[in-house]
Amino acid sequence: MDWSQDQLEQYNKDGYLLVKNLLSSSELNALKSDLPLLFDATDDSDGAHRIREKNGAIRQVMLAHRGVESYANIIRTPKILNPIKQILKNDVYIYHSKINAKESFEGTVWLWHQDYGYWQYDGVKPNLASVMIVLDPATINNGCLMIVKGSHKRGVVNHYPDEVTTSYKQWCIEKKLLQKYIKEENITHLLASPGDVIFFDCNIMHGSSHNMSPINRHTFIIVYNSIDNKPVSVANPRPDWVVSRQFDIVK
Ligand SMILES: O=C(O)CCC(=O)C(=O)O
Repeated sequence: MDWSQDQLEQYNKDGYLLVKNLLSSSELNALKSDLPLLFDATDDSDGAHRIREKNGAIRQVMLAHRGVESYANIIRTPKILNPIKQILKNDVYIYHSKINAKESFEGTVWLWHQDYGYWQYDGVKPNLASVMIVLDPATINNGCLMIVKGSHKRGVVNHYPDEVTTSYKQWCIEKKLLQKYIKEENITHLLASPGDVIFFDCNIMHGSSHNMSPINRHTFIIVYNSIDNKPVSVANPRPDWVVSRQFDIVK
């Protein structure tokens, strides 16, 4: 279940690692079959937090792992947890989790950013890592994840809050820095199949396009934080659904 030294070195060099077919078909089917339950709920009384696109379609469901068994199980599978502990070199807790829905024809863009562009304001150090579980084929047309290999090595660059492009306030890489850091030849599209899993660093530059295709691009992203990196107090702390105050070590 542990990563080899080669896999760890690759992750550290590129800032991400795509592992093919990591989930079994029963794990994948369980996650997929619970999606309608999560998407169709009309309120957040199940403990999840829902964010909608401007047109009303579901954009994100935060914290599914707290209330839905298939999601609670997958965050602790050793196939994911062991490498995360190797990467972060410590025990971990869940900073947040999110199903990014990106529905056919309706799911909208994630502008270029580093996750730490947001999290730097939450009182944590850049010792977090994300895991994207691919639930549907991720293609050029439906807006697969795009990354700039090795860009995590720069550390965090300046971000600004964009509140107009989508329904969600996104911290994005400053426009004047985009030309400098996002070169056409350095953009990698992470084409992936259901059951593939992408591990990525909190400082990797990434984004994804609008879903222009007739197929959904559902993914489940788990953000793990080192247990010794709990948020210190900040002005205007964000809510628990995005900066969790539950610090249980994942076992
Ligand atoms: O779903 C995607 O394509 C990217 C999501 C993302 O960057 C985020 O949730 O911060």
